[in-house]
Amino acid sequence: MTQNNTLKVLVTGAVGQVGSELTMELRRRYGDDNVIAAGHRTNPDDVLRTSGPFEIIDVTIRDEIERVIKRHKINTIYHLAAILSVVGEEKPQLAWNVNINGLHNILETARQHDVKRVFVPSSIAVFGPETPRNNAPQETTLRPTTIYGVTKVAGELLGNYYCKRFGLDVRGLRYPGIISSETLPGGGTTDYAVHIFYSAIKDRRYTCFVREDTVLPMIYMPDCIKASIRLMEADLSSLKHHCDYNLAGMSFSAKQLASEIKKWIPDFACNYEPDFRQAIADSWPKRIDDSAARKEWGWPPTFDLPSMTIDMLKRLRSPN
Ligand code: AKB
Repeated sequence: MTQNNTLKVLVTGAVGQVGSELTMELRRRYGDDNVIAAGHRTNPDDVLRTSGPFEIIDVTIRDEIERVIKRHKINTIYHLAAILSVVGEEKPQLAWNVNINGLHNILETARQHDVKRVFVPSSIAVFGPETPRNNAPQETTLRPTTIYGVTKVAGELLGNYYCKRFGLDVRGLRYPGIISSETLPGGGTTDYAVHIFYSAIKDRRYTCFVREDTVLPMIYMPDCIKASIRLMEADLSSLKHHCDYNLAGMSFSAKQLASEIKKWIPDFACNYEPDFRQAIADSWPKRIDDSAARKEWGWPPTFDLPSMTIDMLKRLRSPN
């Protein structure tokens, strides 16, 4: 499908950390009326509601998805609604229901209503302790130890199955931890890399829930949005993978992040009190190899740790 003004895009999870910013960028690109933001019953967002169409969808209820797809003649879906790693460990049944049954509802409804292309983010949570921790390869052992990771591996396989079996063009990236300034993340292990900025500005101190030497792959939101849209706009013939592209932005330890912030807020102090989330972080790789993404659809990140830190502090200090 060519990406032109006939696109009718549905974004599920539109009020979440990625959805809130991705929806606005998609509206800028394809027109406000062509991008339908959908959120769960809670957390309606005024800008999302006033800048274009907004629908309430619980992705675990197939009829609600079908109603919106038919009503707006949707041909492209960004399916972002998901439960992340920490909430997943607290509520494993909910994680399974939203991440697996919700995804299956999206794919099945898309197939039945002739939707052309579906984006489904995966995550570095697909990896587990048996994956090489430095430069986790594109093709490697996937034995996650969290329910979130289990649902993400199954989601990649389900998406690939729908591509092969039904010809539905499903695409996805393994998101690293995402750092952003507009909407707070909800319930992930990598959330400390966002919270630290808010606390540094407000309180000049932060208690981090992972050890200072914890290194994880991260990406800044503008790069995350660029990657998601670039993959969705890539020519299908150039893609050798579908739902499981490794995606890297930068990797740093919690201490390196705190030191970078301290360059701009000299009296900032960070201490470390690791809790149960440390075990989740320790099961994920420190760095990932995203050469397939670079080769097949031209992925280069723009931001590194210093440039991301400067931009985050600027945006949080003077929000629009
Ligand atoms: C989480 O920490 O659960 C997410 C992720 C890495 O997918 N940010």
